[in-house]
Amino acid sequence: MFKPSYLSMYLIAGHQNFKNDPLASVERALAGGVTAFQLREKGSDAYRGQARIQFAREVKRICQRYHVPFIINDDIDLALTIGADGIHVGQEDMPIEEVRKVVKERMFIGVSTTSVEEALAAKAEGADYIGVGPLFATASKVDAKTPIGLEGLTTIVKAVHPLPVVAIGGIKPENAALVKASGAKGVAVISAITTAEKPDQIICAFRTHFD
Ligand code: TZP
Ligand code: MG
Repeated sequence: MFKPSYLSMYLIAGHQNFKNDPLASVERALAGGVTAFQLREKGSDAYRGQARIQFAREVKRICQRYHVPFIINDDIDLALTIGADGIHVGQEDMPIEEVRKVVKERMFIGVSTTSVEEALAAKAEGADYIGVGPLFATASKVDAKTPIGLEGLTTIVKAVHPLPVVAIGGIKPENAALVKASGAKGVAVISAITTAEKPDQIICAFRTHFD
């Protein structure tokens, strides 16, 4: 069900992250070579209720057309309602074992981690992959912790091996080679793609490092 290759070029966004029409932007990114999409509706202008369900359904449809896995951030009810491929939870969200009880084998589970301890715990509790970060400084997450840096990332990759790791936070094509050298399977990105004039070129540049 889960494949580590999904992590190569993992785009995370809510409708609020895009400058232009969100659905058209998601479609353009998927056509450009994104390998997984996570819907992360966050903040005061996040879609809620029926609007969120409707939007998620439309994004899922696009993902299906491009054979790209569709992952929901945090909202398990939404993930079940629309039949997402995966669910991604943070340290403050529902514990992994409880998530697994609810979703069983219908969905894969990703977990955000910032330390070796959190990463090993996520592995022991049955995460299919972990997100590790913030790697570098980021303006995209209001409550982001102190960046762990490349050394911190490399330590976690080794500690959880062979559990696949996707790095997150402040990642751009210019630093992707260093991320690759850490042993991470790929990059999870918000702003480098959602704010790009030419997202296709950015995605292509990432994909030269992670194929
Ligand atoms: N978790 C850790 S950093 C981050 C999240 C959701 C934000 C990443 O966004 P960007 O714009 O790619 O730095
Ligand atoms: Mg969360």
